[in-house]
Amino acid sequence: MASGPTMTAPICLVENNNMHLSVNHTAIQILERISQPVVVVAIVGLYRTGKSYLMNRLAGKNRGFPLGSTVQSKTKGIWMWCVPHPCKPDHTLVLLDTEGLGDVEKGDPKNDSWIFALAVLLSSTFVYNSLGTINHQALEQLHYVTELTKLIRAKSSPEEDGTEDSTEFVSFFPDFTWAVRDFTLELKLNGHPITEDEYLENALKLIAGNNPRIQASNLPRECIRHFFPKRKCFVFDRPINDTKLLANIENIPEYQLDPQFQTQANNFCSYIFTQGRTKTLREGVTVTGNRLKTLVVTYVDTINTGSVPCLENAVTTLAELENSVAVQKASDHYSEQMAQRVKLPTDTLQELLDVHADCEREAIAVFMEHSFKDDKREFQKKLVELIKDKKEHFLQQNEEASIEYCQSRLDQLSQVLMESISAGTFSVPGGYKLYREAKESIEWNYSQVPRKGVKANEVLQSFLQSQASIEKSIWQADKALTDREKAIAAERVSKESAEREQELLRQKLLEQQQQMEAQERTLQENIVQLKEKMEKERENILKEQNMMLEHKLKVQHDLLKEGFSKKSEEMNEEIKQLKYRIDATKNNNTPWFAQVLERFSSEIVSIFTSPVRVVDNIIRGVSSLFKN
Ligand SMILES: *[C@@H]1O[C@H](CO)[C@@H](O)[C@H](O)[C@H]1NC(C)=O
Ligand SMILES: *[C@@H]1O[C@H](CO)[C@@H](O)[C@H](O)[C@H]1NC(C)=O
Ligand SMILES: CC(=O)N[C@H]1CO[C@H](CO)[C@@H](O)[C@@H]1O
Repeated sequence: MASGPTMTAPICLVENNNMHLSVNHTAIQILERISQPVVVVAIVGLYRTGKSYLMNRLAGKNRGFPLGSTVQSKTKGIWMWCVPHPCKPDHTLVLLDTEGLGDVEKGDPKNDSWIFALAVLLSSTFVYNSLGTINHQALEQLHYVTELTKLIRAKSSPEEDGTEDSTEFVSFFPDFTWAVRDFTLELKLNGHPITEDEYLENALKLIAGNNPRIQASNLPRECIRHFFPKRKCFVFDRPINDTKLLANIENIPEYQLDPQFQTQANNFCSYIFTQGRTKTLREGVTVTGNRLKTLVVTYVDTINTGSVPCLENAVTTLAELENSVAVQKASDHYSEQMAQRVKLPTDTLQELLDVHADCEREAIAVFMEHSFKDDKREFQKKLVELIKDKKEHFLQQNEEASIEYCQSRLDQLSQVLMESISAGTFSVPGGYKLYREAKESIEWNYSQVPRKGVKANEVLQSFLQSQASIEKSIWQADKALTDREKAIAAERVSKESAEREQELLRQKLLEQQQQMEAQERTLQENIVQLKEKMEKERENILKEQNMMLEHKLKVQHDLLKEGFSKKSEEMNEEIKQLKYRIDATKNNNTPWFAQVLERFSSEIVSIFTSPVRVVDNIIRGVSSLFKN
């Protein structure tokens, strides 16, 4: 079960100490422990506009985030409250309340821009809160949105494929919700009633003319339309008319608030609860509390070093952290399952290799489930190596267990024989016949012992070899044998030995063959599962690129409709580039896939058949044939 939040009050996540942003460790630890996917709602706006009230409502509480009246005492930055999601089971709702923008006491407005950018980067629903109406002034105040191209980067090397970096924004930006507070107008356009969303869209229409004031408010309009495909608007009446009570709103029971306001606040909450998306990074990577932690830390570190936070870099950091955990999980799974399913010694090598293949397949699947963006396949290779070492260890243990077991059984079976030899029982006429019978009885009884394992023949062989000289001295001394019978006995002994050597060699060759086949299966399994994963990733990339294209086409179409044909035309090049990229992704499956898989195969093969090892094995195998 994924773990969720247990917070009773908000905590400051990113502290803004006027000179420096820092991440609060207590807050980080809270996020770290949340393994559920998160829906992240951030609210941003001028200070003293009632942001915190809405956030407290989303948390299902009257109080929590300090409201405007206590603004001076609260730490500046981004406050966080994690609560169980009220509608999505096994999801956590993360509420981020930001310090008010434009607070004159605060000094450098550049800090505001960073808070704004961080809220965009961290959230899946971004709520912009403002007072009054959406007019020129309100739009000018939203100039932060025009700075995002300078404060956020999508790719670490953006120019590579010829598209603007900000084209990518739509693929990971949050949904945009504008909350207009203390709204006093009627929702009407040219005398006709309109919805809140229509009100917003109308306010975002570009205004013609060269007036610098108009230009200044057009820029945020364009940015919002370009960067945020999904937009929503809510207007709110004043919650209460008495301004003295308003300052104290957290202590006023809900029923005393303006009924219209109550409905509006409820609608807002229910929209956020039902429509607020789970936070994802690009290509469908879901963000959990734990991942959100890494994002916050990475972004804030980057800002503090004076660089621009970059999504691709953050994802890389995240992937590296998680992929090494995925390798660990997968290899642990392999060890656990092997230990559970194999009882050493196994009857045959193949029996062990079959269980190995099953456990390995599962382990690779565990890795695939928990890893992402292992673009250089480094982590998968690491897993191959780990499993290979573990397999070899199991093979060795299996041999040792077999040797130990066979040796102890053989010792038992041969005890009487050894005693008889010491006592000289066979040093009599006809002793050779007695000896042969005793030895054959041991061989027979040994052959009846079940599950002796892979070393059964080898152990027997070395026992029999150790008997060869004894046997020789017995038939040489046996007076009951004729010379001819002695010659036959000598011949038989060496013939039997040669046959057993042949048998051992056959077994060795067979086992080598089985080992090779097992390696081949390992390679196959890795390739099959990698290919599957790459195909899924390609689908996600394609989906994302199509979404970007669709959005561009819509923006272009709207611009044309509103009479801005030049702006609309300016988008042609970008759209062309996107289409080109989509084609490239579509065609990716054949040559590129094959190339990647081929390279990966040869890398795995080189992990396996380190030639020295193979030669070594063969030499050992061959030389054992000539022992004694
Ligand atoms: C982090 O937040 C907690 C709770 O608000 C606070 O007690 C603590 O002092 C903060 N830590 C730092 C390093 O500021
Ligand atoms: C082999 O098994 C038979 C039958 O159980 C037994 O009579 C005989 O003593 C055994 N031989 C040895 C060498 O243990
Ligand atoms: C993160 C950031 O930009 N911090 C700035 C906040 O404002 C102070 C005071 O002007 C600057 O020195 C910081 O660099």
